[in-house]
Amino acid sequence: MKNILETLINASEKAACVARSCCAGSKNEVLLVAEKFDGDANARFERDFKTIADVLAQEAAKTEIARHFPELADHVRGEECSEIGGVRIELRENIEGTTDLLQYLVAPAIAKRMAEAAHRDTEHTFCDNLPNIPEIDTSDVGIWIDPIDATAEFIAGVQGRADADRGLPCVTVLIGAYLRSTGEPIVGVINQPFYNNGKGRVVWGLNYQESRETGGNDIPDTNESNIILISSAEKPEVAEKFKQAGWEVKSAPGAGHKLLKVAIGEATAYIMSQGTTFRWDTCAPHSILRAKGGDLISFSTKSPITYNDEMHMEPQHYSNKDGIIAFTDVATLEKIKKILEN
Ligand code: 2IP
Ligand code: CA
Ligand code: CA
Repeated sequence: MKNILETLINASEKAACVARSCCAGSKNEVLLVAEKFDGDANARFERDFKTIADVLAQEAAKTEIARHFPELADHVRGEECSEIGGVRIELRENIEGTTDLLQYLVAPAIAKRMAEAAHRDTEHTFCDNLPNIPEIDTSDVGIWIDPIDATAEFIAGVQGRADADRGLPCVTVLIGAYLRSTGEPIVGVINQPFYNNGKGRVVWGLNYQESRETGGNDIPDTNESNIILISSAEKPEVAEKFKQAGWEVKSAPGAGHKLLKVAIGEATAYIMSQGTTFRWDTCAPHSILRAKGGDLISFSTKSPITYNDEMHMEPQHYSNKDGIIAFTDVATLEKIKKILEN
């Protein structure tokens, strides 16, 4: 039987396959895009969108998790609801069934391509040489999924109108497990589907009881100091404090993309002073940061973010409302605190 780490890696790769399937056809094909309104929309954007790929990718990941751990089926939560364009998306028994369903929304050729991706066998992708991990009591586990992070960059990339540093490589799939009893993140996978021209890569972390481990493929050996990542929506005064302290301030799209860079040492930390990230953005990276000796804490209160929120209809309820600070070592946090005090 697969362990939870392997299952989450496979689930992330299912979502990654769905994301990549949108790029296979001609640029003129229509990527079904629906606008999110009111409670569903992220206040960070003037207009917020989701695509059929977001919804199908989440369903494919969920189905994979429930296949190996049926007891988790009711404890997997994601950013998206399963409805788009008046159709409830699910993975049917086989490619033909899923193609039939998707055809209500998109042309037959696209429906088939997306269904094939959602059903693709990912058993062996990124799963060679994984370590044995301790047995995890799944009766206490919950999961958060962001099937496609940086949807705006995804849409621009698929439609061929993204700048070189803003398009598809900013897209990540984020799947994190936490303990329902404490809200603590325990296993996380960041999948970057379009890394290296679509070859893709994953980074994972385990933070369970005494075990702390990280791994992945194509991870550079870097450990940058004094580089802080921020959103383009960050308040200028926050960036200014870091500049004054001699740090390099870089803006990059995608919460998952920024967290990935911190996790692999391409940046020292990521800070967001406002509530524009959500539990599904941070749960997966959080385990990786913890496994490295760091953490992901609230910008305002400095207490660690937890993930065992009560169920709620309003997605806003799941926002990291007081902002976040993400880092891989305690010394960095101390430096950041001093800078912010000024
Ligand atoms: C978004 C996405 C945005 C990010 C925002 C997230 O998630 O990661 O890029 O803003 O905080 O909620 P920014 O790029 O300014 O950091 P999604 O694309 O899943 O809605
Ligand atoms: Ca997101
Ligand atoms: Ca998303």
